[in-house]
Amino acid sequence: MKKIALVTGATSGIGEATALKFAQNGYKIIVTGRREERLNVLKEKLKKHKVDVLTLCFDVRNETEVKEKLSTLSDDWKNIDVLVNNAGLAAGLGAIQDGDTDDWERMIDTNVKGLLYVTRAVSPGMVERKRGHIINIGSIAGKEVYPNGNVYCATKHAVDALTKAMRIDMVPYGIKISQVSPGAVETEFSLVRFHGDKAKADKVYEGYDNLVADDIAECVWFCASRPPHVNVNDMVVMPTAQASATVFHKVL
Ligand code: NDP
Ligand code: 8X3
Repeated sequence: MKKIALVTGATSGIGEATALKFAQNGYKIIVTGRREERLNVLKEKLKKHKVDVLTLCFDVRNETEVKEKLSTLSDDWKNIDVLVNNAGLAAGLGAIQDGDTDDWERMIDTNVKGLLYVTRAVSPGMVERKRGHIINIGSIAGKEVYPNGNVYCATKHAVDALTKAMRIDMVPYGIKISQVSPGAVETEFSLVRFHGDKAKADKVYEGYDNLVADDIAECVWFCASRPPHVNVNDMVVMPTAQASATVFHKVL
């Protein structure tokens, strides 16, 4: 029987590349996100790999919606083998004293509460089956804090803590818990962070070779494809030209 992977935030960037990677490796795929049109386009792209694809359009911040969508999966789809908790964002980059509380809410609700809601809906089935793997997308921002990164960094530190906590809670049931923690990856991430300001977003990736979404998808797939007795706890993956959250070697 084909294995099933659920990837949140698959309408763009790392999530989309990860869904493609699992499809290329023969998994049945559940892809989620808020942009339905993009999910439909992605479905056609994934189906070229001769795998079944299910699209679920929901906002991870909406607990009721998350529960509804994930508790009504048919028998064909409910036994999820791999959950990739990828949906997330940064909103704004500014000092705490100038912070926009709407941006804060968005980040906390998406990156922390959203990840928890999805995990709460999917993990009981894994525990019951005594089989499964949850891969959280953390960040270098979950390992370090940097100027003006405050709340985004806090949410990714929370993902780091939750990854460790999940591993402890689910180890008796043979569930694997991994985290992939990237440095700078060129996706829509900076466009979202800077509220659609493309010039500002493009600047983040100037003067060095940033990571691309597929680099991280490769890491997620590496975690997922280890033999049953091997769990990758955490992979911190950076561009060669990035030494820490703030130190880059740029040639401008
Ligand atoms: P993108 O902006 O390209 O993708 C983000 C994805 O998350 C989209 O598919 C978006 O889908 C989804 N998403 C955002 N908010 C919600 C929501 N409320 N409900 C459902 N889905 C949501 O960025 P990345 O691919 O770069 O980001 C993916 C993950 O990687 C994030 O967790 C990010 O924090 C992390 N990361 C990114 C790094 C980078 O440099 N790019 C580095 C380290 C970590 P939609 O809008 O359709 O809902
Ligand atoms: C994204 C990487 O350094 O912009 O998580 O926070 S960073």
